[in-house]
Amino acid sequence: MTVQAAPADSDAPTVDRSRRHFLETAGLAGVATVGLPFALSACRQPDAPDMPQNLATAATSLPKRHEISPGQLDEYYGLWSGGHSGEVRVLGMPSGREIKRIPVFNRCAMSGWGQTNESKAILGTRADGTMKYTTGDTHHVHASYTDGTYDGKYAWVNEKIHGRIARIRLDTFECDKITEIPHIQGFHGIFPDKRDPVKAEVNHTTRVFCGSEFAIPQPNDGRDLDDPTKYYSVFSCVDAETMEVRWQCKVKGNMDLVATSFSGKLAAANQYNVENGAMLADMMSAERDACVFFNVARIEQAISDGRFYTLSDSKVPIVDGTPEKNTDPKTALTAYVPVPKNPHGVNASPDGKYFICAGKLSPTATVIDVAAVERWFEGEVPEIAQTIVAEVELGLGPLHTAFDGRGNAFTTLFLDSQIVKWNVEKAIAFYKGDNNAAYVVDRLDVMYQPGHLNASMSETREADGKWLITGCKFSKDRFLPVGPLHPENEQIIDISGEKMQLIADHPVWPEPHDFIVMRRDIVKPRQIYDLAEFPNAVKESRVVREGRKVTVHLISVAPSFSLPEVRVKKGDEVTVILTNMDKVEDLTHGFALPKYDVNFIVNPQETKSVTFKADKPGVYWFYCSHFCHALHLEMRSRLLVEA
Ligand code: CUK
Ligand code: CUA
Ligand code: CA
Repeated sequence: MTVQAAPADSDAPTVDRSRRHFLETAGLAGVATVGLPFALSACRQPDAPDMPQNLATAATSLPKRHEISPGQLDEYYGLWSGGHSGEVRVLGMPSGREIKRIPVFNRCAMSGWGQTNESKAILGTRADGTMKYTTGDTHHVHASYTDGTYDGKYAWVNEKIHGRIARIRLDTFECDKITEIPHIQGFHGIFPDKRDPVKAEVNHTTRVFCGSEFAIPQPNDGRDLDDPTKYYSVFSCVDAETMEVRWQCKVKGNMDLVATSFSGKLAAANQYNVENGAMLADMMSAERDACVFFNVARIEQAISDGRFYTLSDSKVPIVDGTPEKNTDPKTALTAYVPVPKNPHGVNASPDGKYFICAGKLSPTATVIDVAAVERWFEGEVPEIAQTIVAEVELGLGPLHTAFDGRGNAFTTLFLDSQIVKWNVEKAIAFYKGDNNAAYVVDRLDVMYQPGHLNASMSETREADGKWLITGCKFSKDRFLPVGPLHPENEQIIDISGEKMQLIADHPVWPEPHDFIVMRRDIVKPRQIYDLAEFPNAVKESRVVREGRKVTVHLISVAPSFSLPEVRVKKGDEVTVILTNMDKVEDLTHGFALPKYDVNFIVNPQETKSVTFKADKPGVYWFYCSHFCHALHLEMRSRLLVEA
């Protein structure tokens, strides 16, 4: 299959053809170990001649529509992953104002996440009560669906380092469950299903699919260390409600990003390492990698028929989805669509018709017809490669694609530091041979080296084509310098017209990879917690001793704690359970205990607890650390530890 060149587009900035094609040259193998890391890094400064065009636009005719006046609310919620900060953030869009940080895989000094007993139970602890992991790397946030659009119930986020998936309740914007997935490493892409593939009446999310990026020995217990040909990766299905792993599917090669079809029948992951290489050069040796499709109903049928295996002490059923075992389309569990060289990103178009894989090392995007893949599984399409309906050139380093709901796709070009807007149907026509189909609609320089991008409601049937956000990996000169570590630069782009218009820059703390932008009417957040949801809620304040264990049942009502003093003995194990009985919106209290390293907050009608050893005799004032009242400073009591 040949790659077709971009049609001439008089409005688009001129393109340096020789530079644009450098990755296609036969020299690629030669630069694999030396040249490519430099070529793929951000060493290239933005081309000076390209810049003034956009900067001039920015300086002279900036629309101000994104600015939200005091007292006004944003139109959209943005859910941002926090990368190696381990958290998730909530931004208002289009203002870009950060409203909340949701601690997930990190320890939060303000809220007590990772210190309270309740959060530790979600995070997982070792036998000594300490957190099992204290690091996390979140990449992808996606939300639950009903009828092909967001229903405002849950969001999920993956954690790459240790292979965990977390769920966030969108009524409280708090993490309520974390699952560690067995047999995986470098857990990267996730995507919820959009309806059930079997039961037609179930039109909401019931599964979350998880790709894993690094192949490992199975089981990873010290065997096969030096034989990477025996390493492999598994694709996982997690139950959206119980958060248990339902099943896994062994694949050839690795997985990167994940997408799901609107029919509910298919999930897919792009693969950059079908070679199963353990070294960089090996991972780039094949001309084509793949996008692997999973036939969800067939996999679940195979499991109910008992055609699965298990590994180690895990009970999760695993099916074999390798190509050798899936040669007959009519029984195949998987289909491997060949996609050029180390693709990154797979995105489902909001009309439900296409999956688009960005080429990364190939300057192309590959458009796969989803219905054709479903027909391949019925034996009606002879060759899986025939499901590709376009493979068109976009620019250097294509990574991720978003949509405006009007037939246009927007793809980030990491190396070109650009976003390219292109028309999908025209790209298909061009690929079929219509040389007049000018599929590139517009190009916009961004600052600099964009990774993910997403548009308002882009991942749903209700993609509205208003705002596009791009996460630039490098900010360089865009903000006041603050030493060697730079923030990243998130740019807000107006996509309501034919031309993209850069609206605003926002510095962000490293490193959001991905984000979604959801209409605000979809989310129905609560203002206070429900006391009944906390089995340990304190009804009556008291101190209970059982041997060396002391439980302090404490209530906070502004501006005081219910006990003026608490007396314990040196060596006691003390558990403080604190319920905030205030019912007033926004009335949060804190509990800070000097020298014992305790700090957490309780929101209205919420209960939390912390356990520590009273190993230091003396007087310790525990105080409210969250400004709550005119007498906030007076809101303090004594912990008296007897020698
Ligand atoms: S990955 Cu970071 S830019 Cu983890 Cu979604 Cu593509
Ligand atoms: Cu309670 Cu400050
Ligand atoms: Ca490869």
